[in-house]
Amino acid sequence: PAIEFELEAPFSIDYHDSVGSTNDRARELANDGETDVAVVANEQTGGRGRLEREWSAPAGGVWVSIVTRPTITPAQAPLYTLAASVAIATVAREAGVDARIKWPNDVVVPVGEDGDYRKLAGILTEMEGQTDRVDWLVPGIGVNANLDSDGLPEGATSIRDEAGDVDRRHFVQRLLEEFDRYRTDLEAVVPAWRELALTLGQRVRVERSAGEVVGEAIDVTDSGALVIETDDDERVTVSAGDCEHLRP
Ligand code: BT5
Repeated sequence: PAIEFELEAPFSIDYHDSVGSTNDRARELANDGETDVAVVANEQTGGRGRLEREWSAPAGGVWVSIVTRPTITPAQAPLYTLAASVAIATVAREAGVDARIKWPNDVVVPVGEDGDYRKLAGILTEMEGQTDRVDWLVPGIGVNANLDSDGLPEGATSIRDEAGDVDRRHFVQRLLEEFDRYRTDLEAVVPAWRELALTLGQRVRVERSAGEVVGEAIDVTDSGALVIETDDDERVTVSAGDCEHLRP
């Protein structure tokens, strides 16, 4: 069924029953000069993850891509991904889910005590700009909402499985409100992120183009990069990459 919106948040809604990828639609709108539009779909037939991975997005999830034109430098862009992850985790927690954040772009539900987790949501942030300024930036948010995790990839969970179905219209409204709150107060992002992070204190392995780093995740920087203390007591800061929690 179509979702009807009566939004108070400062975004207009571009709703689709079915679309290839909300990020592709958002990129089109961004390239046409639009801003503050949230592209929302009931189903995506070609949902995308990072690095050309597929994102499973059947009808019943929350699939949202937000067109923004922030006055930031590209180096600050990871903060927007963190802001989106804080927004998702906050709203999932309101729905009764023990949502935590796994650096850099996942919202997960812990399983047991040793850093294991199931993935509830992911973020794909895309942008265009020059070295000193961002032209547009689109955080693409995928939350497994009213779905059975049985039908999703291995390791996934859903709001339905954790806490029961939600009103997706309300969920999206709250998501946009929280995202707006953090994007307009970027200094609040990292402190809120620290409170919700599952990754801090974990032994991690991060794969990045410059090679892998293994050690303890001890903090994030002001711009959202992960600080890792390696086994030879070196501090390495990684701004992007795939992060795996290792067993202690
Ligand atoms: C992500 O990539 O986690 C980013 C996902 C972003 C999806 C949103 S939906 C709205 C917007 N429009 C889009 O087209 N995309 C965005 P990554 O960290 O690369 O993780 C991808 C991996 O997660 C896949 O290789 C699968 O293993 C797994 N996966 C795929 N679909 C999943 C799902 N629904 N739930 C949990 N895990 C999933």
